[in-house]
Amino acid sequence: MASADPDGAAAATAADAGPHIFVFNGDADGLVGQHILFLELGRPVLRVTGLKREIGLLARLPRLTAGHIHGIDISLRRNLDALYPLLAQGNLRITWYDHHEPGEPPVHPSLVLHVNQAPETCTGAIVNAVRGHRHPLWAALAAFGDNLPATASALASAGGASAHEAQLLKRAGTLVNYNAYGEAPGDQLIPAPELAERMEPFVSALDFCWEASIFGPLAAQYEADQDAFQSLIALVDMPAAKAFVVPDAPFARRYAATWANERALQHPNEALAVLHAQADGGYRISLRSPRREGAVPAASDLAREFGGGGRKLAAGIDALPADRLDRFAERFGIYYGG
Ligand SMILES: [Mn+2]
Repeated sequence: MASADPDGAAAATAADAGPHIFVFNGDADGLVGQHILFLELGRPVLRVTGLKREIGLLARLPRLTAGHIHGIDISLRRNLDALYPLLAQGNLRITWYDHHEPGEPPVHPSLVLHVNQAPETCTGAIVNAVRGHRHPLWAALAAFGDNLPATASALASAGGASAHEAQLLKRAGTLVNYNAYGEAPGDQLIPAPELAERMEPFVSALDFCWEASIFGPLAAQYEADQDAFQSLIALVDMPAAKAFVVPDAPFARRYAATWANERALQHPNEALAVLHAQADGGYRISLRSPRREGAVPAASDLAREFGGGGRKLAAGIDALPADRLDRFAERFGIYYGG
């Protein structure tokens, strides 16, 4: 890709013709992926993005007469229905950069795929590689945000970052990723479209890390959310089984998933249930089995007892009625704590 041969360069220039449209996940990886493309290609005519959980973004595009759509850090499989009619239009080119499961995309002359599902890569690193490895520190920030510290550290070293600078990239990646969580747009401190625009002045990822108007408020909110979780009282508090109720509040919608991930890493021998209070008085529950060696009861089997489902190590119950809370707490304690 970084080849200096003149034919290759000419082909790359033709392939880079715009106008460009960026469709990307609103987390650190998606934001960085589109920012590297911004640095390489210039400002897009349109950006389509959202919260981390919003994946089906291609369907949100308005009718386009011409252009080059870049899909960034969103599963192609979840966007295939919207992809076919876009390709059928005949006047659009589509390039996809991602590390999620792509399904079975069509082979089409207007569709170029840069999809790599290797567990150690992320979209920021893929875009950086496609564009000739010119933005390793941005890719490092993305990889830290996607919780790939080994990949991120390697990219930071490749970009000449010191250990301290790598820590700055890690903090920025963590905070930008955290900013993408939530259920409602108002849960976010900086909506992704705004954050993408506020990244535009920064050629250097390290300069971006020092942007106090972004990272000051974001760090303050992150720490306040962490503190709120510290003060939760366990509904079930047994040595091998802990259950917590979290309120239907912005701090919980933003931070519950990150908190549960960190807690599971710190306490691998404990089962964890997080009960999200719902507006109707019921609960949405996420369940994790302990990660210890040997036979562990399947989270999916317990979830099924309450109308849910999932996998052996992680499962969920979408809607537990309020009057079954005591029954769930009792079963959860027996299932994992006994
Ligand atoms: Mn990603």
